[in-house]
Amino acid sequence: PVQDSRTAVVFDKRLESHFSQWNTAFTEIPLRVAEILHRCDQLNLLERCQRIPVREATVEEITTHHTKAHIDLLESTATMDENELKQISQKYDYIYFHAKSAENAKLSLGGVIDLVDAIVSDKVRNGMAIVRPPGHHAMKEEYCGYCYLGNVGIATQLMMDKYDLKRVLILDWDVHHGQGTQYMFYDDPRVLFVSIHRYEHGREWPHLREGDYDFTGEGPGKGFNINVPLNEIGCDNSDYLAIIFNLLLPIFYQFDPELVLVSAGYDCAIGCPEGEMLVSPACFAHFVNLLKPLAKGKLALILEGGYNLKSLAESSALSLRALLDDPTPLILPITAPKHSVTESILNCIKVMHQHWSCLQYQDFVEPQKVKAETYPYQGVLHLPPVKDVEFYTSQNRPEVFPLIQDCANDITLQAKAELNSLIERTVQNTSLVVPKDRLGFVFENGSSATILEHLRARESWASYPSLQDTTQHSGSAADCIKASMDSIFSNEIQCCMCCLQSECQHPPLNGKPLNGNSEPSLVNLIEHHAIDSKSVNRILIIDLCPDLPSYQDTSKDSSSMLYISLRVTAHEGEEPFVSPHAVDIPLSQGVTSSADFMAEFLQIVLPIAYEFCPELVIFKLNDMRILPKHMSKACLGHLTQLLLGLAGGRMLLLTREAAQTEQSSSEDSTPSSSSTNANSEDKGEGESNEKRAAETRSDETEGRDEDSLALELL
Ligand code: Q9C
Ligand code: ZN
Repeated sequence: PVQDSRTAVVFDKRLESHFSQWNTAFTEIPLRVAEILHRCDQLNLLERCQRIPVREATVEEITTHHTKAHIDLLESTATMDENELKQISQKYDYIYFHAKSAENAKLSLGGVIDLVDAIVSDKVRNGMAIVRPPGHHAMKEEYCGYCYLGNVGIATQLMMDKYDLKRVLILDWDVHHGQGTQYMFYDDPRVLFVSIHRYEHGREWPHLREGDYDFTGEGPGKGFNINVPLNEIGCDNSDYLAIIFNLLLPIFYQFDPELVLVSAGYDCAIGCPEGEMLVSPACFAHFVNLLKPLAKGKLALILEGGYNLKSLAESSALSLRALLDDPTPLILPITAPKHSVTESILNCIKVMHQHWSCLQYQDFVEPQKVKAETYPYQGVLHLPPVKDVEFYTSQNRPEVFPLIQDCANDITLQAKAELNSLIERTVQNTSLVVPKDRLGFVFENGSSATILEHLRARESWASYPSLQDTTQHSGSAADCIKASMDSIFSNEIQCCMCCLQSECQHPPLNGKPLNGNSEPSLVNLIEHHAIDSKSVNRILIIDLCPDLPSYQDTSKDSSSMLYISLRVTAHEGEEPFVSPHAVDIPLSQGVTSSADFMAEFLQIVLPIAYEFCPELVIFKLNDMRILPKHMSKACLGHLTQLLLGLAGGRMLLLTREAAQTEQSSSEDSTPSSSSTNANSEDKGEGESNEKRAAETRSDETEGRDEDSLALELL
């Protein structure tokens, strides 16, 4: 077992004792956590985690949310006979009492509190509480929906009290509205509470008017309560990711939490009869991956619902695996979300845009005004939906690199009777290949390697044992790129940083030589070395470039390459160029902060990338000196993190060793998050400041410690 793992888990045999003795419709059963643990164990995940013991929560802790009467009544059930238990259960909505209920509820809460405390106090980086009973329906003085004590809410309150936290994000992806948590922080601007839930215009349990999108918080908490109602069943990966990309992530980045707690119910996962949704197990790993860059990695997943044992266990295990930084399994290309989901997103933007400037780029009253047609990949620019939802079947599904084939989307074409075999397939396909090493380094022509020096100086260096004796390839830029691709596609390494000296600059794909006349261009290299000779189907190139790249479609089959240029110094009034295999995003005009930049990235680049579904991402950073003053380097670390969710984490990072200036840190987004914690010692105040600055649209980024920022997320 790993001694000092940075990922913690909480579980306990004692949490498998309470159950419903008379009503088998109450599916919150001990087997739930047992199956999760079994699956995590099969995948050898538990031994890679640090285990935090479970203890009973104290009365003082519980009374931060509940009344004394609430505790007393709960405790009195421990000595009741079956008849009394039955009677008292009937007074509540979807609640059963068992002699062990009180104990289980207190243990569950105690475990959650200690996990979150360990994360906030930096004893571990992140973690998962595999506990029951759940908590998000529990109210001040009312048990509800299998919940007795408000685990996540109470942990949040305690951490704010103890550590003076100012911004906590609670994302409740359990398929039911987390009304208990919502009530607790409804007027508190320190807690951004977000619930995505099956709503069906109030027809779904718990049938509360306050689960709708227009319940946005009150008093100082206005704008800090976000409900995303799902008004249809059958919402899938594309629907959830559309919500996350277009609405939630921009707000999360602007909010800039110090701690992220997830009410992680897996009843929105495929096969759960409570949710009747279609989120695939692998998609939860993506959710986790998208949240990891926030709050310097301080992220806790706390189990709530989830009642299909198979998909519950798989989804939880893949979530834990994402916390452990294993490569994120591929999911099928996303499509446009359902109309009703688009509607919910737009409604949320309508009520939220006055509170969150990151949403002010968007139209919401007259969706047809939105300028989606500028971009070739329109299917995922959801405002409004520009094409009908398409589902992939085993017949028309695009080939994916054989890391994992996720098949949740198929379900929409299948009869319910086939659900189980589909879940079975999804689970079997999760046998993800994990490359030997996470990160490799390649330098052009024995370059001075100041980047390596820089990295060695960091505390996080110790967490890359394999790097410490990395052979530094030398040779031309082309040799370096080839060597990188070879190691990635042979699964020796997951990602590679390629430090070039030469002008690996724009125009990158114009067929011109990389470096001198004898060298092939980047596009030719990719074409010959990956697409032709390794049968790679789709490569995404993201180019952070200064000027309009003179992109020419030299590739024979360029549908296997998608080129996205983020032009950070575009000139006033410059139009994007349009090409079928390129997306050009001129950034200058409206972009005045990292948060602005992130919003564009989240709402345009990520959806397109997830629709393209690459097998390799090439992130071309060019020369960091071109970065506008307002854009922090930590922001680049975030981009890298987010892009790592694609292509099973296969990334080739092309940087250029800075020539003479102080800003030598072009390596800032070294693609590993295995030590996100390392930044806690950094004085990198910029990461958090940049979003606060964004709120006031202030430019001041003076006095930032560029170097510490640069590596903040490593
Ligand atoms: N579909 C949790 O998931 N059942 N509680 C409603 C109508 C509600 C769910 C039945 C069950 C409570 C934590
Ligand atoms: Zn639920």
